[in-house]
Amino acid sequence: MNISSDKILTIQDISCVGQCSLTVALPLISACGIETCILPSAVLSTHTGGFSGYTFRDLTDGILSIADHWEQTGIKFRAVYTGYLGSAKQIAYSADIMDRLLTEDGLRIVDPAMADNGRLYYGFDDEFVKEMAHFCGKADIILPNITEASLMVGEEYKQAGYDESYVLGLLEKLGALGAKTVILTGVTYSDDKLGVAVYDTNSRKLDYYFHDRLKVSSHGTGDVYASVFTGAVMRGRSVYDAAKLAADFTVEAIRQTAGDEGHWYGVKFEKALPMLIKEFDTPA
Ligand code: PXL
Repeated sequence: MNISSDKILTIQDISCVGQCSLTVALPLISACGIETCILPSAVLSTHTGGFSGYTFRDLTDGILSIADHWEQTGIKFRAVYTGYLGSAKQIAYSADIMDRLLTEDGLRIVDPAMADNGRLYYGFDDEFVKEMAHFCGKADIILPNITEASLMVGEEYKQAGYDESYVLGLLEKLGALGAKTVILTGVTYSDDKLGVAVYDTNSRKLDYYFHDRLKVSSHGTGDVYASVFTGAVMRGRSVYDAAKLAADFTVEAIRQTAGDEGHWYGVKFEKALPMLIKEFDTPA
């Protein structure tokens, strides 16, 4: 049976309520016109950022048998994109899946979703950071925020007030891990602008895209960003154009959410979806 490999796989948890991880990745990458297969690493009642008493059903034990079935069936993916992973074992399994199930020129996209605002998410420790740094070293494209980058390379976390030498230091050390392209999010050199650094570790070419800084901090925006970026790259956009579109989309989703105090747990990406439909309205 011949099965098209014109599809991608994303591995991350399902947080049933909370607008992050798979409940964000699946609709956003699909809206870019890309067939999106999923491998849920865990099921949580909500995400861990601000809720208490959430349930957590670990699905690690099922991961390799799912991969075995896909391999036996001849299923391959043009990209594997990982987000929140719950343990070092899940990182190892994701690396194995990339080795076994990617097409020859398939892309390894890793969002080391484990920290923000200077702190690790609940449940992670230094050992996990080390494993994630090693995993990022094998990736084609990584999308850390400043917190994740500083943790992975052992640099001090700086929220603001730094200059380009701090950012360059992070980028070069991330490159030394082995990653080919780094999209560093949450970069700021002024009070009113926030943006991303796009760094090619081979050529050492560094570009930025800045947008207006919004005065709200929102949950799940890293997942929104990485998902739109992945969809856009898979639709043939350059890394820079994908990074820019993902930033514009994320800003729009935050704008659509601002002012709704009951919606602190995520962003209303649904309201920004027309942007993607318009951008990718021709079939893949
Ligand atoms: O948005 C990242 C994320 C994904 N999944 C879970 C999380 C978080 C962040 O807190 O808790 C379960």
